[in-house]
Amino acid sequence: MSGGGAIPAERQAFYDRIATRNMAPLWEVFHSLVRREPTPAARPVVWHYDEIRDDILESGGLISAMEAERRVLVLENPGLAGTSMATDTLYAGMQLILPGEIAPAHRHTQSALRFVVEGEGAYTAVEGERAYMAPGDFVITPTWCWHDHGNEAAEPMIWLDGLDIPIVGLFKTTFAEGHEDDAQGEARPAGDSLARYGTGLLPVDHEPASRPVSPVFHYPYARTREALAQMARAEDWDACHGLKLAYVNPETGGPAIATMGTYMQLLPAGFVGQDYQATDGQIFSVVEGRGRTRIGDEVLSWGPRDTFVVPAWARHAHEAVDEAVLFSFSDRPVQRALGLWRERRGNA
Ligand code: GTQ
Repeated sequence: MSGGGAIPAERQAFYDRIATRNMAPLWEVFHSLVRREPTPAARPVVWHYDEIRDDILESGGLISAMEAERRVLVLENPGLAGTSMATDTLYAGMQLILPGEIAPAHRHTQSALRFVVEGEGAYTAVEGERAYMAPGDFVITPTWCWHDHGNEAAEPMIWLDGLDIPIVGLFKTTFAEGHEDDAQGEARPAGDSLARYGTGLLPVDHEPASRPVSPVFHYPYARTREALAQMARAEDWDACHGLKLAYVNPETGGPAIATMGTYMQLLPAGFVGQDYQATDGQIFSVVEGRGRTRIGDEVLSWGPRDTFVVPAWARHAHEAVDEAVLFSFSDRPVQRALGLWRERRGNA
């Protein structure tokens, strides 16, 4: 094991010789390969919506959704410059779709989530079914499903995109293709999947899909908010999370997206959360309320429509000034499936 410092000439000569046979000494790199604790490159960061909204709208005058394919401003973590990543394992971006525009149909092995930040009445179509969206709605486009976006309303729509691009990239399993038509034909009426699979019922002869893909792809905010409001009446707040729900695939009870955990939480007004750490780096989108999150030595203040990142294993605590509602996503399902996920509460 190397203690660092200069490498003796005899060893260096050996290293140089074995390098010609594509070998290298583990002991020179062991402690950087097998670390005692996570060392994410991502840093805590917040994008205040009132500071970025004009830039997002300005992009609408520079390129059309059709030309761009997806007109998105990537939310790139300053600790991961040049990588297009928001955390060490996830991508995030702000997508704009103007009235009358469509973003053409395509599919890819990356799974995507949309979380609506502004606007009402634009749609995402997944496998020929449209979901008309409103702020706070959560929509998924599962792996290898055709999807296109369109805005038939009079106002722009802006949503937060979350994709597992770095995870798919790690496994070198990326495939993508464009649809022969810009917009898919309508195969089912809007709202069909939610009615069939998203109301606590399933068709009587329903068989789970062979892939872990949720048959529900639209989770409207009104329902999520109502669930949280009802649960709040029981007053059983978690010391770190307030009330926190996970979006699920109704076939399995597992995550709505196999690679990305998605959550909505309610913090009561005046909430002062306890310290928490987890191995999944998280991206938050604020729906309602103002507050702040202490992450290590930094404090990020947030309000409605802001996006912020808590890096993997960073000790953090939320405080809410008003009653607050936070959407978040992370790679937790992947970590859990592989037996890697850990959490720690308080200073233990
Ligand atoms: O809407 O399909 O932000 O394919 C990045 C890649 C959005 C999308 C992104 C994508 C999409």
